[in-house]
Amino acid sequence: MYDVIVVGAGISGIYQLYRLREAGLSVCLCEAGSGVGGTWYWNRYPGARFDSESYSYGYFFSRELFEEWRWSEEFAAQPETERYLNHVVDRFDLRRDIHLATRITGAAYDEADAAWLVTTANGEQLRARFLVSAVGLLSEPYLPAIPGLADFAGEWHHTARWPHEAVELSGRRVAVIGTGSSGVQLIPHAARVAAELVVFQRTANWCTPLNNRPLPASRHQELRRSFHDIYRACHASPGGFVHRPLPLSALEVDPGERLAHFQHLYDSPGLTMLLANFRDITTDQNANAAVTAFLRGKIRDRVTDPAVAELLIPDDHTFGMKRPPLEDGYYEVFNQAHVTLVPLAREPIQAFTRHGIATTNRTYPVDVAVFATGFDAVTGAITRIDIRGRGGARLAHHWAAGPRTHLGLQSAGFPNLFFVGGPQSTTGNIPRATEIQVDWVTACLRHMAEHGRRWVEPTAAAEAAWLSHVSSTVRGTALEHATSWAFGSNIPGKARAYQLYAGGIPAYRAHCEAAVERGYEGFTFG
Ligand code: N01
Repeated sequence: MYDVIVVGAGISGIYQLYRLREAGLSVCLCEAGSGVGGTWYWNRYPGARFDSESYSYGYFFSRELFEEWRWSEEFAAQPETERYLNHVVDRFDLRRDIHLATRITGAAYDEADAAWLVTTANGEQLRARFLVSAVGLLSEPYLPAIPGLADFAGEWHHTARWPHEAVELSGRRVAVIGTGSSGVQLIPHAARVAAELVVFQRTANWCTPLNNRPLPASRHQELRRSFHDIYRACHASPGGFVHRPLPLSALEVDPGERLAHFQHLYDSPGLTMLLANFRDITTDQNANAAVTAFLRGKIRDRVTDPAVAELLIPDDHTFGMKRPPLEDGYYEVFNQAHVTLVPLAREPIQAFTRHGIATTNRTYPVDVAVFATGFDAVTGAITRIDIRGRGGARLAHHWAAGPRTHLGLQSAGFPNLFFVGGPQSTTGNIPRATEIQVDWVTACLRHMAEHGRRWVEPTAAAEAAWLSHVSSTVRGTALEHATSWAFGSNIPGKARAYQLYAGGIPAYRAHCEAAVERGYEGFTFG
């Protein structure tokens, strides 16, 4: 029997293994993929890259690691990030505890033994005192049920299951369904090589420029010196990023100054338009209208055909209601003669035909179809595992109306099961949020060992209070009425509930620390 089984060798699971190993526990990390990296293993589509500064997303548990790894760009592409995670696994000798190609399909809590019996897709059974889910927030791909796909003679791929072998897009007729962050990254790459590109857009997004740039040696030296400052800045900012909002309201400066700041952000790297803007752009309607109008103007400036520009302007949400995709030449794609934008609101897809995609208007011939249709986010990858807690209760059932946890760390009735990067806890720069959880879980296990405890779970009352708090963090913000994966609203039939935590990283960390200081308030031990 292991002390701990960790599920998922993405950025959070790898760190969890590192910390548990350091605590002297026996750990088995099971990973469904044939390599480590999680998000950065699966999402290999052309154009996949970080949209937060790589150096602020990587690990901070080792200054040596931070100093020796040199990112080639501010926002590294997928292959470099995958190399980084493999480097970490080898540098800290973690690979010997990682079982690749080992998908967990079931986990049942054995009350008599206070242990988890875990089943893999290969038919193995593993036992551990504790089970830590680090399966990722955006890891269960969503494939819409479009009739005829099974008979489609062309090739098709989901961005999050992109093959390791090169997919030939050059000189072919390519269709992309979906214009979220993944689609917006892929589309300029596809446009560069495809003979024809058809983009099927259901909802337009407010995309802002990534403004990526190489990271020269001088900048690397500067980053090395700033190790503590970067870490502190991330942990003090609500989203875990290096950017911070201005202390000013957008409405207390004159219009010229306001526009100049918007333009400055438009020319700056990363998520600055959202995160380094005036403090009230997502909380005050007029401030929000100002930034939204600025971005509307940018789309009109960049897209030559006014009718196409109007299609690319969101009409169902304002800036900040959803995480904005970051782009590199996205809008200019639609100025090219071989690219067609199909607005699904006017022209819905009916079916795949043998050689194309039929909408209500016409059939588009297609050689390669790409689904950039997102994920059954946050809970999807967890509830697909048949997890049974006390009395055989199913976790999927417990979460049927939306996730229920205390601090996003545990659910009542599921002792010794922890979530890192699970529901109701994570926000913004994911590794900065999940390292709080990894450290919390590790400390909790040490505490239990020191006090001879065998199991821990939250009380139902604590779980209800956390649900109420999580809901209150979105109330009154631009997020509240969004239709997005953060609410599960992209998945037909999924209950609408806020799946993340909008209170910000400093507040989240304070809640986790306060629970410990008050003797693990809200948790019961046995
Ligand atoms: O997924 P999405 P994503 N017919 O759900 C459309 C992170 N990320 O993979 O908006 C037609 O955002 C759907 O339309 P609609 C980031 O946090 C990060 O792009 O639902 N279209 C939408 O356009 C991001 O938020 C990075 O109306 C359908 C698209 O598919 C999150 O992952 C890179 C459809 C899905 O967009 C998810 O991004 C990439 C249907 N039946 C992603 N169903 C980086 O950091 C769905 N769509 C680099």
